[in-house]
Amino acid sequence: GGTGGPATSVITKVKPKTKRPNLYRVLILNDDYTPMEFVVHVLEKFFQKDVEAATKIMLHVHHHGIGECGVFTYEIAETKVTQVMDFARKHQHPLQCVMEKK
Ligand code: NFA
Repeated sequence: GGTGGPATSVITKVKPKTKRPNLYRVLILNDDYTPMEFVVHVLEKFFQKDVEAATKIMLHVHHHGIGECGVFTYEIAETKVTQVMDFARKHQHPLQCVMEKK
């Protein structure tokens, strides 16, 4: 390789380029006012949980203060948080939803 001058050689390494995306947990937080059934509905509607899985997560949050709804890439996690926060506000519930890097 190179322009003019003595002949040189360039060794090109072929790297397998499969980088994993950063992942984010979406979490919901407990509060004293949001109805349990509303939280179960949120988990079914936005996180594709069946009633049994949704109820387990809701009760975990109720007893421990916080719990995981799912793990997503940045853009999907951000969308879930916005959807849940908008839905809770629309129904005048104080439910909080956040994301954190795994
Ligand atoms: N703690 C709420 C209640 O007793 C239920 C709840 C669960 C709220 C999980 C937010 C998250 N009504």
